[in-house]
Amino acid sequence: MTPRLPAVRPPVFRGRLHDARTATSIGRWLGVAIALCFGTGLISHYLQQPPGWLADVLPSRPVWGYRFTQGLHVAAGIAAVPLLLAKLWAVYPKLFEWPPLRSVRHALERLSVAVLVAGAVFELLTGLLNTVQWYPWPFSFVPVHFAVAWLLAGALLLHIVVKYPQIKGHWTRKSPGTVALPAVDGPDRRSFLTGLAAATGAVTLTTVGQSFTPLKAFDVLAPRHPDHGPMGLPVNRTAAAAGVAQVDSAAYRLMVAGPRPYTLTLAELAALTQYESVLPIACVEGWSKSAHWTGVRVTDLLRRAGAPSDARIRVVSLEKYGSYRVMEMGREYAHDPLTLLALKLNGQTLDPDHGYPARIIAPNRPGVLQTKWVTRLEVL
Ligand SMILES: Nc1nc2c(c(=O)[nH]1)N[C@H]1C(S)=C(S)[C@@H](COP(=O)(O)O)O[C@H]1N2
Ligand SMILES: [Mo]
Repeated sequence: MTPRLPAVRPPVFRGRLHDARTATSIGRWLGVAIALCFGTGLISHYLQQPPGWLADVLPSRPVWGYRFTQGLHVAAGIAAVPLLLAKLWAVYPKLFEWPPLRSVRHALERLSVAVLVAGAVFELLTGLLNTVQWYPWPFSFVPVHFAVAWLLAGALLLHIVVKYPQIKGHWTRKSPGTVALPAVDGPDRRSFLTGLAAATGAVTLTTVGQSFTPLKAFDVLAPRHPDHGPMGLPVNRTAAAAGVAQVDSAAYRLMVAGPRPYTLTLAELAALTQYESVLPIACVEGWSKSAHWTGVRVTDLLRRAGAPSDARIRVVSLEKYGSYRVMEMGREYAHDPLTLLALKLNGQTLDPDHGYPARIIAPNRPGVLQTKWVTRLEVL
């Protein structure tokens, strides 16, 4: 006679840390963080790769616009990491729900949650690794991070709609469905949520200084510190990496192609009227730093080439390869009086790593478009 085996039963979780109220409390903060990431991510995407109709109307003000939105993007993404971990921990017992599929509706709901979880983990992981410039995957980061963001946004929206009754019921402490629950809302949930808030605050405080420089003293966990780098400014791609470390300043020429094309030597460029702009470099990877830039107004260079006042331009670097070798600039940027072909940074000749002999600096622009080692401007 075969011995009777104990029935295999899925684990049952009844703790209040795994209930819908905890899930809702964490979910609303996680939802806010993801919404911020999505909105600021769209801004970043369209500033970097504007469709033709948008390129000329993108505003060059406020000057700190991209610094703010991209700082927020990375800060919200980092804050979302502990929130997502806590949320997954709160709801993971649902993975062992029994029976696993009750109906078509239930199957679809679980499928949407699978997409939601996969999308959220993917976005936070790839975003985080991008901030340390580590790309341990075979695809290119930008298009995939962008595409999955839409998937995540859709799955999140669906999730909110499907869970609306529970969310509504647990939204506030005093919502009608929960009046009888004060005992359930005991200290362990409160300590868990307090601990989570502290963890989220801690990772934010120790990283946000990479872009929000008043807090730079606390920037101990971010991959970049705004003060670390040549001339006190970080560098993503060095002159050596770009193959332009040995620019021969005597042989250097700036070519401006337009209705009346011309060429300038470095001395001629330096002899033109120089202006100063105080503008930040705001890298898409989350660090940013403001500096004093001195150089020639791009709009002056364009006017001299006979360009119309609404011309857009292409900027070409001495760099031979690399995705940021060629950059296009819409009308608002090209003719903004603050947009410079800069020769100096904080009063000193540019370091090779910062784009010697000349680089673009423009207001409200992603760092990737602040082209270094510029040799050619083309009126389009
Ligand atoms: N030609 C060229 N310009 C470039 C890059 C590049 O790789 N090649 N990197 C860009 C990026 S990603 C940033 S954030 C800024 C950084 O400028 P910095 O190195 O002077 O701080 O330069 C931009 N200009
Ligand atoms: Mo960057």
